[in-house]
Amino acid sequence: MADELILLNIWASPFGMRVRIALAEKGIDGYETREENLQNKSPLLLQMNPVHKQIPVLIHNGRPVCESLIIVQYIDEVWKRGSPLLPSDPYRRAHARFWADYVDKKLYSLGKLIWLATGEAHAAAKEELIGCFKLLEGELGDKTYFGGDSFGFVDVSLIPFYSWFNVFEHFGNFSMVAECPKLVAWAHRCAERESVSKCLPNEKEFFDFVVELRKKAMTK
Ligand code: GS8
Repeated sequence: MADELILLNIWASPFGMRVRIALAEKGIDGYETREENLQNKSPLLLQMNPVHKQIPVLIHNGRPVCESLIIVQYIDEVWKRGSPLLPSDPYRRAHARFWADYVDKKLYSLGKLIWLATGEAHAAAKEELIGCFKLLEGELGDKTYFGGDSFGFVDVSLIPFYSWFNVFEHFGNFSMVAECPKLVAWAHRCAERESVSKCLPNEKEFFDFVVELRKKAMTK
């Protein structure tokens, strides 16, 4: 029996993008994406992710897997085609998980402050965010991808935030390429992969979407 795969998602979510990129890396494209309305969550989302009630959720043959980094690891373990996203060596695997977790703990929450906060909170978030990018750039070093020569787990975790680079630049008033040229070059390299380019949203559409979100948040 063919696998039945349903992805509960919203198009602009960096977390959902991770899942879509991982599926694309494995050559899986015959899955159904259901676009959620987070203001009015579907009964299926509430049933499949009763704990967090968040997207993305990958439903594989009726069984849900939640949390984007866990979903990416699940995909890597279930579909053994293409090159693995996680290294086989336990130490290198732990190292990759550490950096993916770092991305998870920092970028979304700090990034949100760049386009939402004002005054001191904004200035502090900007400084910390640039520091995070510089740290990530240091970890990348001169490697092609975070894990070395092949695109892997840390790349999948971080590359969806490429869509946010011009949002950060605009609302943070700084230049990513001036601050982190190697990280920007890495992002361009990743974006040349079909798995990534087909999953990242249109730059302008995404920017306009964030501007709208900001307007709504500011008038609440
Ligand atoms: C985060 C998912 C998330 O924030 C993951 O999958 O990695 N740690 C999780 N999802 C958001 C949409 S993306 O901004 C979400 O579903 N929000 C709705 C809510 O929290 O009610």
